[in-house]
Amino acid sequence: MSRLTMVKWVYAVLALSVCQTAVAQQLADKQASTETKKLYKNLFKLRETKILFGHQDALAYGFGWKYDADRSDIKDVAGEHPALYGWDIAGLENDSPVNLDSVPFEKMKKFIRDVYDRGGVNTISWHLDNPVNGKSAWDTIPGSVGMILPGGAKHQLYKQWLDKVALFMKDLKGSDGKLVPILFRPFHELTGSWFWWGKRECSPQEMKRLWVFTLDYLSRRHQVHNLIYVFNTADFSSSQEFLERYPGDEYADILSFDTYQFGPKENGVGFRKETESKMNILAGLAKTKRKLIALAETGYETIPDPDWWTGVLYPSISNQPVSYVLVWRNAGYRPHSKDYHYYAPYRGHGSAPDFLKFTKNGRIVLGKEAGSLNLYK
Ligand code: BMA
Repeated sequence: MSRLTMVKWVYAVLALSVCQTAVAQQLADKQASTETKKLYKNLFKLRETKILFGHQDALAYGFGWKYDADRSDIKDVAGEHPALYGWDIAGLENDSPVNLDSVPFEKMKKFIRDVYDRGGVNTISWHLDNPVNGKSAWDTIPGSVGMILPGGAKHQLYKQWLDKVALFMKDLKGSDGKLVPILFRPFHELTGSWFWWGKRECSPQEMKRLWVFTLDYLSRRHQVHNLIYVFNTADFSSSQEFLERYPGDEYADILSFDTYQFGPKENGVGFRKETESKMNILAGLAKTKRKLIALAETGYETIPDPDWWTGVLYPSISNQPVSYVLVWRNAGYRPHSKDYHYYAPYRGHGSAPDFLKFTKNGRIVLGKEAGSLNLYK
């Protein structure tokens, strides 16, 4: 190789890698609304420097309260709401007025619009019932996915359910009249085997077909153009395993997984190691695919480790360009199971001081900063 060819070759490789890391992939929905595209681009720009902090059902209820105006447990502790808000639309498919955790859909819509108005971000999951027998998402009779695919006995019903999801999504408009962009995370934890769409319950091919059908049906048949598609797994230990059921770069925008810490606080060491290694796998994939990565659901129920936020959670994700992390809901005391179920600190909680430290480290973003980042512009 001549010296000149060599120099040209080096330049070409450099240009390619700069281009790969600097520019976000086009969204799966090629007709996504301007604000939806902007949100993705902005998150892409911020991926090395900012991590949006999120909480499920943050505005609806918290530890010992329900539907207090403009309240969230995060605000009680940190003086401001989170940057990201998780919602779940299970129940919509059956025309229920409330979701599976009793949040009225009309209230949820209002919260979603309010969040957008103040510059925060919304993410939606869907613990949809098993369409084959009407039982819950946790009903794992095998073969359900096959039956809702085109040609399957329950395909029409699944389409009717998607019709309702489409209406819901298109009804989310901010006070500027624009559609509210949503990070949509269907068929979550799909490498687990506790939902009817899990890995023991269907083949990789069936899962991919279901994903692609769903995306096409929403975006083409219904012209839903405010969704950013979040691909989400539970456990995996290699990129091959993570991608086994991945529908392809054309059909997913964010790569994510869910993971929780269980047991004594000493387990934090193992949790951190495992989470870091999963994040490394995601970061490697995201770099070549030019996608975002996230920890879409996490937590340590009741947070019995007072230093969990800075000692375990943050070091688990901070080595990689993670766009957001969301902790699960604060149901508080549950009389039926006689236990406490919450993942974010509330005022006076033992981990609140450490949580504050975590949110003030310059990289973790809460509501006010999210508003000033102009994520939709
Ligand atoms: C689980 C628990 C349940 C809840 C479900 C869906 O992790 O929080 O109480 O119904 O998520 O939100």
